This record gives sequence, structure tokens and C-alpha cells, in this order.
Amino acid sequence: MSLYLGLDSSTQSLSAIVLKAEPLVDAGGYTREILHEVSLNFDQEFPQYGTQSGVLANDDPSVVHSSPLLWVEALEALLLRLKADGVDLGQIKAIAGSGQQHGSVYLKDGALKALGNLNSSEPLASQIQPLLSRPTAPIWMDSSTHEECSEIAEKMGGEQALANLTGSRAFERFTGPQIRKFYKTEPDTYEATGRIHLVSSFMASVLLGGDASIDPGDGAGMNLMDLSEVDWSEAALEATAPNLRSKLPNIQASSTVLGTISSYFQDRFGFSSDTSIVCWSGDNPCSLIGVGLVEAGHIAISLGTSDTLFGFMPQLRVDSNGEGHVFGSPTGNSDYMSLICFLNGSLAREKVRDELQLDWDGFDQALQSTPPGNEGRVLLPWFAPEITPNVPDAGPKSFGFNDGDKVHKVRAVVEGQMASMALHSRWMDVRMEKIYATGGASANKSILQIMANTFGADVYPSNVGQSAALGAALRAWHAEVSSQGQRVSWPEIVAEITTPNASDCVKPQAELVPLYRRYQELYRACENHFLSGGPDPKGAQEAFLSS
Ligand code: ADP
Ligand code: XUL
Repeated sequence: MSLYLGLDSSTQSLSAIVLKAEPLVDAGGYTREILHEVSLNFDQEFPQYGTQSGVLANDDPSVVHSSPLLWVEALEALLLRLKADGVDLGQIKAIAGSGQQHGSVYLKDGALKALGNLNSSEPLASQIQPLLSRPTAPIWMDSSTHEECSEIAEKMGGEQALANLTGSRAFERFTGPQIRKFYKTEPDTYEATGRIHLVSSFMASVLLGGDASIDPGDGAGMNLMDLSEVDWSEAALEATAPNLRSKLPNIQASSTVLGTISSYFQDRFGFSSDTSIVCWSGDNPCSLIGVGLVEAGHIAISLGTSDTLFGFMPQLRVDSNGEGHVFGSPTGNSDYMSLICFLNGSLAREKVRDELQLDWDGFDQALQSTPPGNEGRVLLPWFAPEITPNVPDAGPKSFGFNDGDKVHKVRAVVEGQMASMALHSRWMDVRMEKIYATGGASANKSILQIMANTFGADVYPSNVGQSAALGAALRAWHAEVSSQGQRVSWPEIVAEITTPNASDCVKPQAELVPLYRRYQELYRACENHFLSGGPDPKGAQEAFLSS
């Protein structure tokens, strides 16, 4: 039996998908089947770390860290769960993974060697703890590096030059600015750090018992990688921190088989000694595969902790507005993906839900009981500092609300998020007739209806809840068969299993699409007013209501 394991170390949980994929001997082609899915929520399963929605408390709202030890403890618990659920881990041929992007893990000199010599009768976390030079990991929600972003951009000849080279202007959450802040504030600990890994390459290193490479999908989220060369940019490294090259792993293609699983995992969980460890990637690049976007065409929207909108990009083209990103696509070194990220995604929806003391059913009912377009009410959902557009100081802004308008807030948060996504993704210039929806909130049909109406597009919820984990499992399969000299095309790899059910399609309501187009203009007027001192949006509201 040929089994492949896809893991997803995300903001709030660690998930796994076990995929069975085998050649059809007579008919040609392959069978593929998901044998098992499991997810461990960090807050619920590991309360001893004190996380809330997967992150550690901090007095400064711009500083957001999590715990690498929590992630490895979750890895151990997840493998035990798979075993207890009857999955024969000895049959797993290859493991690949997906990590929340941009977050970084700091290891002492000698840590990589120690990872290869872990004692299999002891748990993982207590053995990894002494290897960390920095106890916590800054993650993608951190927005505390504004100064470092400016310094790096200036040294690189400006934001556009940096974007042309790395695919993005300097972003606060990107790993380069985070490393620079660490170097500036804790120079001695920076000096004592032998290796800096991304969440993805850290988790892969633990499984490998050695140094895992970074792939171009996740490497592009650092402001350090030359996107065309698919290698570290000397200029960007120098602009970031001294001796940085020596502290980073290599960049290798996403399909690289890095080696075999370490003896720790063989002895403790019964993996076979020839289980391959495949390069991990970021959660968004893995989701690209997991929703089947391996060729130019449609887009996907992930409604996870962050909301992201992304698509396969055949030719490199960066956003001249400085809001979007280009990352490597796991399909190959000269393939790309475009992406735009909104920090106020699920947690903003949860904030409104909790404020009104609702559950998701109640949230749904509030959406049903309020009119499309919300009679011109608008909420700019910046409950936390926002990435797109750049809003450094948290503070939601509302417009057109009367005292006592409570349930309208539910509609306003969703309509605002969708309007913002539509407005800020125009640079991608991709067809939007069909949207693949994924992430936790894609289970909510009422949210998907507003998405369909805003974009005027058919929305297909992914039929696998965990598209990042599925993408990782499919990458494991692709890498393993490729390493054995077989050529299986990406369309063949993602066929059937990523095809959404046509019966789940949420169609736009033709009569509401023009209303939502006008709502976007109202939203834009509010954004301009609150961010750039544009005119009072009253005029835009009157125009919206009278049309
Ligand atoms: P991540 O991968 O970033 O950790 P997920 O994709 O697992 O996140 O999504 C988790 C989020 O899904 C939760 O924070 C929750 O708000 C949201 N969610 C789950 N079910 C629903 C629902 N029925 N309606 C809206 N949102 C939901
Ligand atoms: C993407 C981003 C987030 C994280 C967490 O740029 O910051 O989507 O990958 O999911």
C-alpha cells in the first residue's frame, strides 16, 4: 500500500491527511483516496502553553509570537493519534508539510546535529527546548517591524526595487524584517543563533533529524530571496543582518526529497527507515495545490485565520501598488503564485460573533435577517492591525450605523471583508468567474453567498476541509514518484481529488451583483476617508442608497 502523509502546521492547529495513491495496473492512471484526516487545535489540546487562537499573550498588540515547542508537542501528539486511529505509519512512503508562512524559529549552533540524535524514549519538546536560541517564534500576525522595513527598503533602493527582486515590498510580518529586529534588539542572541528556520523548514528539520531546505513558495515570504534566481539575494541578506547567509538553510525546489525520516520517529512511531521527507512549503502554496490550481485560470480564497486570495501565475508580475505578493508555486521553480493577505479574517468574524454572544448558527441567522448591502452600513474590520490595506493601529471603523444596530454588524463584517478583497485584488488581473473557497469559514454557506455576489462568480467550496494538508500530501506523492524517475504531471496528481462537487457550487444572485459592485464603491469611499482623509462618505452612501 502506498500512503502519503500531508501535515499542516497552521496558526491555530496541526492537521494531517493520509492519502492513498496507487497506479491502476490495467486501466492506467492512478487511484487516490483520503484514508484519514485529523486536526489538533492548539488552544484546546495544549492549554499549558496559554495560547489564544494559537498565539501567546503580549502587552504590545503589534508583537505576536507563538511557541515552537507547542508545534513539536502537537506533532508528537498527532502521530500518536494517527497510530491510535489505526493508521499503519510503517506504510507511509513520504511526508511533506505546510507551515503558516513568514514565522521564524531560532536554533543554537549544534542544534541540527542534536536533532539527528534525539532519544526515542523521551518526548520531543523537552529535547528540542535546549536547542532553541530564542524561546518563542514571531509569526505572520506580528506587525512590530515598521522601522526595519523602512531600513531594508532604503538599503535596497526603495520598495519597488525590493518588490521587483523578491516579489513583495518590505512587509512587517516577513521574515527578513523580523530577523533584522531580532539582530538589533538582541545582538548577542542573534550572534549565538546558528540556524534560522521558517515554521515549514523547522518542522521538516525535526522529522529529518537534520537541516531541511526552504522551498521557493515559503522562501519568497522573507524579503530575502531573489525570485528569478530562486536563491538568496546577497544584497537583501546584507541589508537585513550581518552573517545572515551562514544562518540560513539552502533553498531547494519544493519537490526535493530531503532524505529519510530520523531514527527517533522510526523507533517511537514505527515509521519505516525509507520514509522520505519532502521539502515543506507555506500554507498558501500548499493550498494552491490542495484546491487544484496548478495551471493559470481561476482563483482561490482561503478563509482561515487570515483571509487570503491567490492564484497560479504563469509569468512573474509584481503589484505596483505594493499590497500583493508573488511567491514561488510548488509546481516548479519557474512557476509563481499571486497572493493578497488580510489579517482580519476569521478572528474578526469571531470578534463580532462573540460580541453579540452568537454561535455560528446565530451568525448565519443574522446574515439571513439583514438586507444585502446593509442599507449602506459599512464596517472597516480592522480589529487588529491590518496588512491589506496597511493599517498599523488597530481600530474598526463603522459608518452609517445607528444606536442599536446590532445584527447589522454581522452582515457588515462579512460584506466589508468581501468588498475589501475584491478591491485590493484587482492588480492580479485574473479571471474571477470561478472561485475555489477553502479554510475553516468556507463551511459557512451564507458567507460564501456574499462572496459569490461580491465577485459575481461561482464559488466552489473545497470538498476537503484541509486543503493545505491535502496539498502537502499530494506534494509528498508527486515528489516521491518523481524521485523514482516516474513522470506524473501536476494536472494528473490533482485530478479528481481536488475537483469540487458541482452540487456544492454557490452561484451569484444575478439581481444582487450590481448592488455589490456599488457597495464596493461605498466601501472604497469609506476606506479613503478613514485612511487618506478623503471626503466624508455620506455622498457615496446617498449615491448607493438612491441607485
Ligand atoms: P488556520 O488554518 O489559519 O489555523 P482554519 O482554516 O482552520 O485556520 O480556520 C479556522 C477558523 O475557521 C476559526 O477561527 C473559525 O473562526 C472559522 N470557522 C469555523 N467554522 C466556521 C463557520 N461555520 N462559520 C464561520 N467561520 C468558521
Ligand atoms: C500569507 C500570510 C498568512 C499565513 C498564515 O502571506 O501571512 O496567510 O500564511 O496562514
